[in-house]
Amino acid sequence: MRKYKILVIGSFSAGKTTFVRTLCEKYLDTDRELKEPIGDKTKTTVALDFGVIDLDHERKVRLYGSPGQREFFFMWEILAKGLHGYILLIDGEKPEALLEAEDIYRFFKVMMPEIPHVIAVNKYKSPKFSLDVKDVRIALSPPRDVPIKLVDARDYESTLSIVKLLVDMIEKRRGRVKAA
Ligand SMILES: Nc1nc2c(ncn2[C@@H]2O[C@H](COP(=O)(O)OP(=O)(O)OP(=O)(O)O)[C@@H](O)[C@H]2O)c(=O)[nH]1
Ligand SMILES: [Mg+2]
Repeated sequence: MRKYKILVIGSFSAGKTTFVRTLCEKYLDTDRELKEPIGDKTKTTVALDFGVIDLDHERKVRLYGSPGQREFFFMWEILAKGLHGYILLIDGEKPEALLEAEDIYRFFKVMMPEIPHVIAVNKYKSPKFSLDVKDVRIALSPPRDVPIKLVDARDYESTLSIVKLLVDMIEKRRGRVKAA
């Protein structure tokens, strides 16, 4: 059995908890009431999200979600222990959140420069969706082999395709490292 630890990171309200919930039948969340609700968002993650995905008979993913509020960013280093890959989730409804995403991405690129990752622009089916993938590539300037995909965190197939893409990247990287 091959087991992979994957972390979903991203700015406040990007959809990280939704992403983990959509994929994992059983999940743990640590969402607590916000002091002030923001629109229809009443809760925020204060520590982590967690669930397990059985990709097939040979592969399991331990999927974690990070908190999105600055006061809980100390959790990143704890969650990053033993990580095989991460998904940077971008809030496609809020182009201004891209700045926050840049900060988060910079931190992970410095902490784990070699680790496979995928950038996923969320909420693309929302009428408020207003981010261009090209603009995301310009703003974040990831290495050329890092995919930037659209995702709907509420949709099982959509989220699964992102996780599978990342697992393929992790396995390819492992193959290359073994062969070298
Ligand atoms: N339209 C649309 N809304 C989404 C999608 N994913 C999440 N949302 C909504 O976005 C809001 C935030 O979702 P969460 O999953 O709590 O976001 P989060 O990144 O875990 O938030 P924090 O933990 O507070 O940083 C909720 O109101 C979700 O219903 C999506 O794919 N499409
Ligand atoms: Mg959350």
